Amino acid sequence: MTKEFEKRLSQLQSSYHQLITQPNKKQETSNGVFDRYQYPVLTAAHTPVFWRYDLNPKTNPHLMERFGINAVFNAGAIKWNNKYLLVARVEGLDRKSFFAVAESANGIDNFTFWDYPIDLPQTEEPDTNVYDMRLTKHEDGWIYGLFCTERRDPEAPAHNQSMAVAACGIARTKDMVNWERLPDLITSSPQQRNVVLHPELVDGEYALYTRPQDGFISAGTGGGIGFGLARTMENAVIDHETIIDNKNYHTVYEVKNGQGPAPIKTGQGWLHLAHGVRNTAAGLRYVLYMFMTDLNDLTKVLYKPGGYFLAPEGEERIGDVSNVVFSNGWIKDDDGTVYVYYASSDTRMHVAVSTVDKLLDYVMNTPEDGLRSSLSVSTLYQIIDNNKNFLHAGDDEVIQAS
Ligand code: M1P
Repeated sequence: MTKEFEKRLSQLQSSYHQLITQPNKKQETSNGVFDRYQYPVLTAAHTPVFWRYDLNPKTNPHLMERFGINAVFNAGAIKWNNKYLLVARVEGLDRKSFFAVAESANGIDNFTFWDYPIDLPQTEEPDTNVYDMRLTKHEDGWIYGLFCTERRDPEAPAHNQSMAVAACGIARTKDMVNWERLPDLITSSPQQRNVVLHPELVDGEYALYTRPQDGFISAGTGGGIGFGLARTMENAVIDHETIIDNKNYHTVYEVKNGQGPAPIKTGQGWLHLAHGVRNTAAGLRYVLYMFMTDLNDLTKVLYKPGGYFLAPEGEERIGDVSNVVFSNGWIKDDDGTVYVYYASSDTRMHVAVSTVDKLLDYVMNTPEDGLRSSLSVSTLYQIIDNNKNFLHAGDDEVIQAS
């Protein structure tokens, strides 16, 4: 081993160690709904040095990176054996992504990858790419991971190497290490992404949130959040999908939307986190929004605050696919704390922390989207009028001046 090799190795190891032991800090200001944290919880640099480098000085005398990681994002989440686990989408420089588990003792920092990524069994039709796993601890005793499996479109002409078919892949585990692969979900939609398993059976059947779509990127005639039932997960087939939350003109979900993680059960209803997509001159913009469904009728939306819950801010706005936040994982702790794990710009993972009580207040008391500017103004008039009774002496001038 040369001195140069030794020096580089120790630099690599110490910067990795510093990164994964760095304490995270709550940002000083908050909107009262959730607290953002200063540092991302997972990045490409959080992947172990022994994944990226051949550490044998004989076969890698220059200590070159042999297996570069491009991004770590869109992680499923679960509390497991008292640890906060993220099942991240890890993307290599070759653009293939795979799943790997990172764990933390407190949910906000020190996330460390397990030594090996998940060895996902294949179906008869191998996946070209897999991503965005949603984890569901189901009442049947299994932990299911539903994810997107992508393959080249068999109908694609030779000159087109980007036409793809997205489907919902299904795997399950009892220990987060050994995974059983089940056949892909069958629905009547030509493509599916953002499929999520509900944690409870409905009339003895498995309930799934879907996102029917005609094209790979464009949702076409699909694009809303669907709901359907399957008799079994061993050969899951949904015969009928109902759209429970549609895309809507001039909203933050006008192009398409998709369910985030499995919903959280509360006394008042199921809390949902989802992403909404709108178009802009600079490309698609992805934000997160919330809604609540009925405890007895999962297709009935009870509350839906107007606009977004969380949108990309500051450095979050920049990455491989800029102006995107995406979430497919959150964890509700026994004390009611909710850790919302979200990715920014298809590049890195962050955490925002709230509580069930705050999220319920947000979902039930935030005004709905009136869908017209003048109704937004009416809502604001009401807020200002109500606030008049609560203003301090100095603030009155502000109100009267208007
Ligand atoms: O690039 C933004 C997101 O695009 C897709 O989301 P959707 O299916 O809603 O369009 C997914 O590829 C997702 O992974 C990605 O973050």
